[in-house]
Amino acid sequence: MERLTLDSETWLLVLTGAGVSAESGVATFRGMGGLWEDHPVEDVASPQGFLKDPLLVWRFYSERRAGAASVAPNPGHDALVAWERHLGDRFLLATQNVDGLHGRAGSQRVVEMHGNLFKSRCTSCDRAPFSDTTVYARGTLPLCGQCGEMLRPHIVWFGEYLDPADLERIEDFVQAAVAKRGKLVFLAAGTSGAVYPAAGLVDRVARAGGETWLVNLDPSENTHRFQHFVQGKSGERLPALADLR
Ligand code: BV8
Ligand code: ZN
Repeated sequence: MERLTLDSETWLLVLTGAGVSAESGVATFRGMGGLWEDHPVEDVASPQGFLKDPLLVWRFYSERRAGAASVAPNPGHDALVAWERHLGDRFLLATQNVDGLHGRAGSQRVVEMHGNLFKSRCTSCDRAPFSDTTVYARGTLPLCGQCGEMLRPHIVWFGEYLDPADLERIEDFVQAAVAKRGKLVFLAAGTSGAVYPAAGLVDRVARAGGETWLVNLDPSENTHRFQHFVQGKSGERLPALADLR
């Protein structure tokens, strides 16, 4: 298997998807066949879906909260922690995963592009998003303690905008690597490359002259956009891939 050298010149931007958490036993989106309890995920993970049936959406997220809380990080997560410790501020991890496993593994330089399962926010007042690990029982509609309106998961749903601050942090990293004449590398792991804007990061780095890697169980929708493709399980490939210098 080809090796990825991480040395004092390297600036590494990593993007992870559901395949990295799959190694911990968390179902991927494709694993759910895009369907959950015969509801297309896009319908359940959307503002329209929430307005139509908030109880169904809270059941979807409560079940995923319980699932994520019951699993542990895997060697793929651990490898990313080791790379961050080696590269310091020349490392940034952008994740599409909302299960919080990167944080539990010890990753610190993380951008949770699509939010976090263990945070909720009010649909109405200006209360800031807050930590919420409650697995709400079926039929429970959580209400805001401040204004009494419905709470919602602090998740970016399909059709919703990502936090501009998150996108800026990723863009600033790419620009810093170029400005400092570093060796910019982008590595995507466990993602089908179906969802934007995350799936567009490979093109952004390629335009900046960076090197692009994909570590994935099977060819993804945008495999052809990567210079290097390492096929296999992220929990096996990531720990063996990097040559730390
Ligand atoms: C946006 C939170 C601007 C939810 C998620 C029409 C109308 C509205 C929007 C759009 C539209 N057409 C296009 C769009 C844009 C849309 C989009 O890209 N849609 C896709 C479906 C075409 N994007 C958005 O809506 C984004 N916002 O664009 O705002 C806007 C606003 C209004 C109108 C237009 C534009 C918001 C996107 C964020 C959505 N929220 N998550 C939740 O998690 O509950 S996305 C959700 O799905 C996940 O977070 C994840 O990002 C994504 C699934 O992707 P993956 O992580 O890649 O997972 P997947 O299962 O697909 O693939 C797993 C891969 O791993 C596979 O390739 C498999 O081979 C591999 N694998 C499996 N096991 C392993 C493995 N690899 C290694 N090892 C293993 N063991
Ligand atoms: Zn409120």
